[in-house]
Amino acid sequence: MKRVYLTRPLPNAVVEKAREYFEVEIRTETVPLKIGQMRAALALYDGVLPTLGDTFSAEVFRDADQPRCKVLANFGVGYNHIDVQAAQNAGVMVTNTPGAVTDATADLALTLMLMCARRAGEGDRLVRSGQWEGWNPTQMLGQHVSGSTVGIVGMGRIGQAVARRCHFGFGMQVKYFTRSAKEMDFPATRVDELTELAEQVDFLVVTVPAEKETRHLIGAEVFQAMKPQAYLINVARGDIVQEKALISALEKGRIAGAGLDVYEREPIVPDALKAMENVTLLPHLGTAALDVREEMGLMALENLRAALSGDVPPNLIA
Ligand code: 8YV
Repeated sequence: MKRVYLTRPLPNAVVEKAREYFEVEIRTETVPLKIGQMRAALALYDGVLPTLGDTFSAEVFRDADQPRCKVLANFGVGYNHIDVQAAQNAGVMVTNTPGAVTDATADLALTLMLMCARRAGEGDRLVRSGQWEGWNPTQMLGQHVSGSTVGIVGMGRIGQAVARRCHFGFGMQVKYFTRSAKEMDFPATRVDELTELAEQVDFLVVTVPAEKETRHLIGAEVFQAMKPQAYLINVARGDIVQEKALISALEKGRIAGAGLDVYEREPIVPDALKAMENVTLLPHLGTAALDVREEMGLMALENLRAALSGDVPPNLIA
């Protein structure tokens, strides 16, 4: 039996399935692996199931020529924590879990949009504080989401799922900025420039993958272009948004608010953001639902299984 290492505790259904296929070792800690642990994992196991925060950088693979480990089956769609080129050079395949995360992440984008525009976090805090004086017609007025305009940055699987929800669920106009043209079965307008998109929308929703090219894609220029009543929503990766520029835009009232599920240096969230009532902050909840995490885990196991039996894994990152 092949030996595999799960770098975090996973849902029972995933662990049970893993035990049917492999000799399994499960790490009990919930924090990212340290460099020595990653090197040891490459040497000791045939396959590893890593996740967000396990930074398999070129440094980790440096002296690992043809290690025992043949596959890193990432739990999650985003794999910016893994240097895929360095892994491949060392003879290690990398896979991810696209599809399994799409709807849950899109649902969370809508959660953030609604929470921001309808001031749900602030309202919840008001009720809990005991300071709520009762309803009145001008209390806590927010912005109407239905019929407004959304701008999607990156129209991949998650971007399209957000767009569908906005169009079919909320009668919103959909605009988007993306590298390659997309065919959609509902009205959506592609805009050529990111700043042009930023100028035209009430919600700018970030769904692009984290890559060198998308680092700090959303910075001062974009905030400058946005309408003062618009919100920035990020469900992708923290470093796509330049947090400093975001804080400055919020402090100056350049934009109405922000809804964030991801941060530049998770789990560190700048105090400036925590102090703002018009910012909704969630702890990377994108896919945090049991059945979604089960599906992600089972998908990662199928990738491990294929790779370790000599087949091409279904979600191989080429
Ligand atoms: C995951 C995510 O839950 O799939 C992703 O890339 O961002 C999340 O929804 C988490 O990051 C594990 O990878």
